[in-house]
Amino acid sequence: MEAINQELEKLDNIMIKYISALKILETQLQIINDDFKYIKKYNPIEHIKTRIKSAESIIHKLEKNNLDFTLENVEEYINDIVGIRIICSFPSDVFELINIIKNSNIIKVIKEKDYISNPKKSGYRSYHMIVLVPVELINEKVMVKAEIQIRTMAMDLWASLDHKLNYKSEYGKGVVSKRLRIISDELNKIDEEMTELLCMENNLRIANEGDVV
Ligand code: 0O2
Repeated sequence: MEAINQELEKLDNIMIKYISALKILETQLQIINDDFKYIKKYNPIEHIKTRIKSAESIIHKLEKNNLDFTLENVEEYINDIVGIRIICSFPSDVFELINIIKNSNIIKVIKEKDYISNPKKSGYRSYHMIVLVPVELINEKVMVKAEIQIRTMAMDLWASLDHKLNYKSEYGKGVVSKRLRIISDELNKIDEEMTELLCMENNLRIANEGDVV
C-alpha cells in the first residue's frame, strides 16, 4: 500500500505535463477546425471531448498487461494518460482530419490504428493515433504522449453505448455483444448513406453554381 501511495504521489507530480499537452492539442485542433471553416465554409468537427485517465484506470490497464504500477511503466506503456476524441459529421471528414494532423509540424504521430477500415470484432469503429506534443514547462521541455480518437457521430454513438453495456461490463458479454455487433453494422450503413447524401448535395450545389454563372 505504501509503495502504491508513493507511485500515486509521483504520478500527481508528472500530470502537469500531460494536462499541458492536452491543452495544446485541443487548441491546435480548434485552430484546424476554424481554418477549415474559413477555407471550405463548413466545419468538419462536430465536437471535441478531452479526457484525463484516472489513476484507478491506469492501474487497471497496467494490471491487465501484467505490469506493476510504477511511474516508469506508466510513462512507457500507458499511451492514453490524456486523450482527445474528435467527433466528425462524415467518414470523409475523419480521413481529411487524419491527413491534416499527420502533416502538422506541432503534433507528431507515432502510432496509428485504423479501426474504421478494420473494425474490431466487437464492432468498434474509430481511428486512433498516439501522438507526441511539445510541452515547455519552466524547467523542462518535453515531448508528451497523448491519444487522439477520431470518429463519426454514428461510430461515437455505438462506442459510448458499448462502453456502458459491454466493453467495461462484466455482464454484457454473450447476447449483448452479439446484438451490439449487429447495431454497429446498422450504424455503419447510416454512415454510408450519409456519405451518399453528401455527394448528392455536393453535385447539386456544383450544378447550381454552374447555373448561376
Ligand atoms: P477507456 O476507459 O475508454 O480509457 P495502445 O494505445 O496501442 O497502447 P490500447 O489502449 O489497448 O493500446 O489500444 P486501443 O485498442 O487503441 O484502445 C484504446 C481505447 O479505445 C480504449 O481505451 C477505449 O477507449 C477504446 N476502445 C477500444 N476498443 C473498444 C471497444 O471494443 N469498445 C469501446 N467502446 N471502446 C473501445 P481503454 O483504456 O481500454 O478504456
